[in-house]
Amino acid sequence: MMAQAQIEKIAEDIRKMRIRGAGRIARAAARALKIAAKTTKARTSAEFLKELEQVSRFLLNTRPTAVSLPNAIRFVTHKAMVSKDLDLETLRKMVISKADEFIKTSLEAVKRIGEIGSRRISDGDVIMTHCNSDCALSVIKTAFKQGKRLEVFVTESRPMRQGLISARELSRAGIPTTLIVDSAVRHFIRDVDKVIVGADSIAANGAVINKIGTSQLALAANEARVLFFVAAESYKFHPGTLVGRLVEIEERPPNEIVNPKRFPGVKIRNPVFDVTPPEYIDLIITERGIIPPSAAYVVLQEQFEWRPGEELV
Ligand code: RUB
Repeated sequence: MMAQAQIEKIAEDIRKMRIRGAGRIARAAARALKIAAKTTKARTSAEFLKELEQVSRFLLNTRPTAVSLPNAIRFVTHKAMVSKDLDLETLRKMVISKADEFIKTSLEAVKRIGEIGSRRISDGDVIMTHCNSDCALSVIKTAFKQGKRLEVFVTESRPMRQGLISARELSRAGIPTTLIVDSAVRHFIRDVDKVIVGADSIAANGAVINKIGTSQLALAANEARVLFFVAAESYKFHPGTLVGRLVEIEERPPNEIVNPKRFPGVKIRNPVFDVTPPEYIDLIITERGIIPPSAAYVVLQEQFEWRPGEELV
């Protein structure tokens, strides 16, 4: 396949959700930028940087909510973008090595989150998870491998039913798994010790944006005094929220829910993420350690070397 076609396929796979989940989306974007750098026909540094910018914009337009996507693009391209005076070959190599670094550290982060998070899981715990998050499953599977006896409830996660992927993966790992519909959450929450979910974005105030239904699950957990954990790599923290930007909630086509033609006159809405306020979150497990949601601001400040009043670059 031609390089351009490969990049377009990655973007299309993200848009159509054949590649999905915030971490996988980020690594796919890094892969696309690496292809662009490896196969560029640019003759000058300026041409190459312009091409990188175009590919970045193209990738950014696929899905709006997971900040791992712009954060990955920034990680891979930023150094080259601010080194305009270097020669083309150096810039190309820079982008390729940054893409490799992102993919490697991202996979390591998921593993590390599993190790760190597993310390908060006890023998005999009943856990509930929503949607399909590699980070959340990494915590559960690592704890199980350590010999802890666990049981997991998995929500179906309508409309795209990513819960089925989680249920299969957990069951294949040998963990007793129960699949339930989303509306059965409150019915079963009293049997649960801990909820673990992933994140698409984490705001400066510690609010977590994740698959639609997460906030309802958090509400039920809060009412039943069940612990609510979020597992997320540090590139899921959203820099824009430092300066008051809101995280865009993606709305997808109604036909993911039902065939609209069969419901003439009925408006069908399909927001696919929601916001869980920090008050409902007990802790966030990152690859750098466990933090309370109130520390999200500090993580962001460190990560983006930002001081109040400054513009974000
Ligand atoms: C997936 C989703 C996941 C997060 C975290 O939504 O909400 O919980 O992306 O996943 P979608 P991970 O299926 O719409 O992409 O921990 O794997 O990054």
